[in-house]
Amino acid sequence: MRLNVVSDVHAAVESLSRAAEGADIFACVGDLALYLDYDDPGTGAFAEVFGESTAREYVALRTRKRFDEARMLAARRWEEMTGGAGREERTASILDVVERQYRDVFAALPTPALLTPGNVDVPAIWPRFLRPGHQVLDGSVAEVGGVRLAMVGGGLRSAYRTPNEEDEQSHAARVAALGPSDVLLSHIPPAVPELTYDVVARRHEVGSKALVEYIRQYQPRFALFGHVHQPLAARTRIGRTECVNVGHFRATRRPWSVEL
Ligand SMILES: [Mn+2]
Repeated sequence: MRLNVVSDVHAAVESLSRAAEGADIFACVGDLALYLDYDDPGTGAFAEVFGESTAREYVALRTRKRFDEARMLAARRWEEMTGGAGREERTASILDVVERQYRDVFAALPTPALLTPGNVDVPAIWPRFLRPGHQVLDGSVAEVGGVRLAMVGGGLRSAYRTPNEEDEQSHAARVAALGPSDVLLSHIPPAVPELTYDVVARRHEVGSKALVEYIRQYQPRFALFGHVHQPLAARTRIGRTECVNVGHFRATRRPWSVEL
């Protein structure tokens, strides 16, 4: 059985329809939407709503971890742009762009596909865009051709306040409830320093201790994930389990592929 996996599509639809070529199983582990592009601040939902120059300032502040100032900048610009429209309208206009991104991404996603959301996704609106053969697994196990695939999506609470984050306790409960698998698929990596460190952003992203415990307990053949766009290490081992970052699809336009 050949498995192809992509992660961090971030609205890059080009090449996505070919990502399942040659595969018996195709999976996507999230971050389909593009909110902010740190490499190209003129693209993404934030830039479409606020304009490129505000997006550049916003990215610069967040890169320096000045989150409160970034938040105040966005609030002030929204006030200037709209003459006092509320926060709800601001969320709605960002969501309009995300919906447009989802229409294109889900149209390009191969079928059949196993999908789990990332931390920048809005899974509540996914059902409107799913096509026949798209199966969302977020805290459950599917068996395909005798291979058990456990999938758990989303991110953990962070200073970045991305839309799909949860606290460690509820995440750990969902991971503990999965049960054994041959392949563990998650958006975020297990909490191993060389897997969570981004060498370009020069910071640790949040990894999951619960995933480390799961891997130690069940020893699946593979633990596959994304989230960290430029990791210090793209793979490591925990016991018998090969842990692999499948890559930043928006940058590579290539799936990670393995024969099981
Ligand atoms: Mn991402």
